Amino acid sequence: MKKTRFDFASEIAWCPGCGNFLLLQLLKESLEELDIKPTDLVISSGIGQAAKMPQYVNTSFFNGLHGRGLSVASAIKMANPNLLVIAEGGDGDMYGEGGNHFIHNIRRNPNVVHLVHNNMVYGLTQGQASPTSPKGFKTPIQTEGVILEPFNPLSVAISLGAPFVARTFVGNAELTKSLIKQAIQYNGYALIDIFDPCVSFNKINTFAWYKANTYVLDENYDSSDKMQAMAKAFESEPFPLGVLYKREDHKPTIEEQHPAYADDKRPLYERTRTAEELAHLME
Ligand SMILES: Cc1ncc(C[n+]2csc(CCOP(=O)(O)OP(=O)(O)O)c2C)c(N)n1
Ligand code: SF4
Ligand SMILES: [Mg+2]
Repeated sequence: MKKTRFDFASEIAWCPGCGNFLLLQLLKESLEELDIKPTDLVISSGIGQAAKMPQYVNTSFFNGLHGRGLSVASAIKMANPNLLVIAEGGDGDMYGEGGNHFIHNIRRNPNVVHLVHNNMVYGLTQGQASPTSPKGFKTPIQTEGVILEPFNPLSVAISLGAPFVARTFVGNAELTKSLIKQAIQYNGYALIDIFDPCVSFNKINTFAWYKANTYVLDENYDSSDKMQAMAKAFESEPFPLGVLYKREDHKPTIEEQHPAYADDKRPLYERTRTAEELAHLME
């Protein structure tokens, strides 16, 4: 395994064989290869197996309430636009408990990277259905099988104006690293939905299943064509992998447009407030 500056010696509370191990390593290698300094990065997450990941990276992190990782990431980016900010977590965390935050942060378009480990299950709480579980998926709660159609994060993100929308499978290391690096270098909100098997509580969507039910978009695919991207987002079994949509012109980010930065480019955290100003604010 390649050594990186992001390695952090700690006991990892994941099951042997969990896809999260691969993603952790691929994220650290991507950061290393882009020569990012651990002090220039913050990772923000919520609750879940996936959301534990920042604890295993040698950098700053915020591990907050369920589903709020993306909102916290937006706030961090607002306070210090010089940082690289990554929001990460699971399908339940980001699309279920965090569904409202997912919608409205996409509308804000913060320049953050959003990594969602999509194992189509609630792993941490031992196998209940998540918003992305397939119809018919049987669990200890959904004993007769899930009756709803799965949530489609890619079509939702594209329709809300997300400028960079991609999907990968952790079993494809080269593609996953390439997409993480592209998302980091993109100036605007960048979503990567990552197929990342839970080996303990999802015996249907396994490594072999994802391999058999995905394909990589070919090099002639035009990722700037929004309607084509929307059609790709609706494809399933096989699911397309790669950058489905990338806006080529620059969509202004919230931190670029916010009045707080109109006349003063200093990061918010550097600005001091007098006791009088704070008292006025409290009133
Ligand atoms: C508001 C709230 N609802 C529910 C829970 C219980 N809970 C903790 S983790 C989790 C599921 C996490 O699933 P996912 O985000 O897919 O992560 P995974 O463990 O699969 O990586 C749930 C339902 C909670 N802690 N707080
Ligand atoms: S329960 Fe599933 S998601 Fe959680 S660590 Fe184990 S394999 Fe990974
Ligand atoms: Mg999950």
